Amino acid sequence: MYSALARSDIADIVEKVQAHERLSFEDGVRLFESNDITAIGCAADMVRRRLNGNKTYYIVNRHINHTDVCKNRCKFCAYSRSEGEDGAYMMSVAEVVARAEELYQDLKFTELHIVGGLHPTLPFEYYTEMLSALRARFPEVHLQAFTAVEIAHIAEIGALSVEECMRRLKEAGLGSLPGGGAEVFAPEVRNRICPEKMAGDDWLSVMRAAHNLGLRSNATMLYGHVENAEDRADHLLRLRNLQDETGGFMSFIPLRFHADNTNLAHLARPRSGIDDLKSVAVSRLMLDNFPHVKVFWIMFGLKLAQVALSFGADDFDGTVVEEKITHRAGAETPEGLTVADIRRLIEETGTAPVERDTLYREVTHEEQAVG
Ligand code: V47
Ligand code: SF4
Repeated sequence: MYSALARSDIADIVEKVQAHERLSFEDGVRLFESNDITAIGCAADMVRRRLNGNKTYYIVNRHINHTDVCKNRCKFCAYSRSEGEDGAYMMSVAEVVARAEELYQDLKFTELHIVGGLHPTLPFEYYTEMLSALRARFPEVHLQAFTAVEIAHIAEIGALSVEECMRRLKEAGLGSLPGGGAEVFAPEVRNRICPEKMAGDDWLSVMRAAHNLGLRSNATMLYGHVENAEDRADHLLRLRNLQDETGGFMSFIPLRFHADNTNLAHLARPRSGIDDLKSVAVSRLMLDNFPHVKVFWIMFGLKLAQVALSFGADDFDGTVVEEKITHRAGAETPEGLTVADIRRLIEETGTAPVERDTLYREVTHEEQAVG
């Protein structure tokens, strides 16, 4: 071990990582509380390289947010609106297909990522028709749609169990679930930041049911508001436990809270990029059974996202194209990136860009036949 590592307050934890030992809740808390970002990053990079070598994955995708109307109105959310409020919108199925169509000639995305608010009156058929219409128009494109929170809402609207709801959505074309809506599972935190949202245990139950139906998913943690180190470690451990049970999670994405225009803006405190790097690195260390940790560059900013690739992240997410959730909360990043930009940003870090599809299969582009 480097002598600097040997002197670190987390030297014993780094030794456990080197020995491939599983970290405990207490280890997680100590990592989040430690200021030795170099040692934490070094250990996380070791795990990243063990699992994914020098590869950094990216995906050619397009986000679509079909409606911002939401009955939950979480306090950290600047995106949602109530029905009839200024800025509230709802896209018809035809509009969703047209939005996807806009760019397809120029950007042959392999994934559509669709999330929205919990619209109180849209019928169940809206969701199945949206998926069927997209699948008919883009048969090659993977539809990653609806967070666990939306799934529970859609099931309620359709008076169905979450299992039956997901079975029907899958039949209509649903390919996998994004990781949103997890926030922080601890009930005291949830009560303060999103009192109307489903409980953490219910989020986990929807994911368990999805995995049992053969639907893979991602998982997230929204950090940087009222949560403490214990809440973060608890969140990661609950995810790790479910992953031990189902193996259905593909990637974990730490989401940095953006406070502008939210009801938690008064909590915004100047925070260094170190907390962001720590969230990536500690996730990589605690979630030893998650194949990938993704840095969502939209929320990190491009330069810090590059650094995160040396702190445990192995996935740079994608082209995205259009992003409203974080931009309404003050994100200063672009809404989308070109493939050339993403490849360049990854290459600048000394890692190798690898295009993947949603399920992390490497995408190869056949050369055009000449003559
Ligand atoms: O569930 C809402 C978060 C999520 C804010 O699965 C906010 O690959 C920061 O889950 N500041 C939706 N975050 C986005 C999401 C996601 C994004 C990228 C990739 C994947 C994936 C999933 O955004 C919400 C919530 O946790 N969010 N408001 C805010 N003010
Ligand atoms: Fe609605 Fe999701 Fe925003 Fe919460 S985070 S208010 S559930 S759109």
